[in-house]
Amino acid sequence: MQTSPISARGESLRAIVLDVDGTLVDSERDGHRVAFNRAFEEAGLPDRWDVERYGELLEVTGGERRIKVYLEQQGSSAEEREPLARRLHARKTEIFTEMARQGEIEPRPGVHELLDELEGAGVRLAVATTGSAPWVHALLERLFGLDRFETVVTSDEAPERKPDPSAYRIALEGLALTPGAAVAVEDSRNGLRAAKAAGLACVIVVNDYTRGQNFDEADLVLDGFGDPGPPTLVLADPHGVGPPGRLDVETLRRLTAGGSAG
Ligand code: XBP
Ligand code: MG
Repeated sequence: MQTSPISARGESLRAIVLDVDGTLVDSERDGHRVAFNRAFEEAGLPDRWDVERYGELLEVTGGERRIKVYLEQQGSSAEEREPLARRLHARKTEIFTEMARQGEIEPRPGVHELLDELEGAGVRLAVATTGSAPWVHALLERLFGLDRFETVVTSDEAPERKPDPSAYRIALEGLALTPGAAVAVEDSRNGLRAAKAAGLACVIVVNDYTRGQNFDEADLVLDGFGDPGPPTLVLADPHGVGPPGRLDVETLRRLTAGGSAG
C-alpha cells in the first residue's frame, strides 16, 4: 500500500471542489427517487423505482440518461424513449427544484461545519455535479448561500456526465487553478473516477448507496464528515494523513503536496 504523500507537485491547498448528490446532501433515496416517481405518476405511467432498484440505476449518472436506460430495459424503442425521457426529466427537475426550495433536502451532518472552516482558512469553494442547474442552484442557495461557491458546474455546463472529468476540468478553469492546488470531495465511484481523471486528489465520504463500491484510487475514504456527531470512521488512508475524527482543513491540506504528511 502507498504511504507517501500523493504527489510532488509542491502546491498548497487553494480550493475544494465538492460533489452535491450524496456528498453535500444525502439526496438520492428520499429526494431524486421520490421526484422521479412523482413524474412517472403525473404522466400516468405505472412505473415506480423502489429503493433497491434506484440503487442499481444510480450506476447511470444523469437523470435523463437514467430514465432512458430504464425505459430501454423495459423494452421501449429509441423513437419512443428519447422524447419521453426528456419530458419526464424536465418535470422531475421542476419537482425536485421545488423540493430543494422548500427545504425538503438537508445537508449531511458536518457539511456546514466543514464549509465554515474552509472559508475561515481562506480555501475557495467550488461545485462539480452531474445534476441539473435549476435544482442545484436552488439547493445551494437554500442550504448554504450560492455566493459562497466561486464556481458551480452542473450538467448544463459540462458536456459529459461523470465519470467523464469535464465537470472537474471546467471547475478548475473557473477557479484558474491547476489540479494540484485543489482536492475533490465525492461519495461515489463515478465521482472518484471523474475527479482523478481531471488530476485532483479525492476524498470519498461514503453513504448507504456507495459504501460497497470500489474506492481503490481514493486518497482518503471516510464514513462521514464527523462533526457534529460521532467521530468519522476512516475506511482507507493510503497516505497516512490521519484525520482527527472528522474531515478538517488540515487533513485536506496534507492531501496536496504543499502541505503533505510526509
Ligand atoms: C448525480 C447524478 C444526478 C442525480 C439526479 O451524480 O447522477 O443524475 O442523481 O440529478 P453525482 P438530475 O453526484 O456524481 O454528480 O436528475 O438533475 O440529473
Ligand atoms: Mg455524488
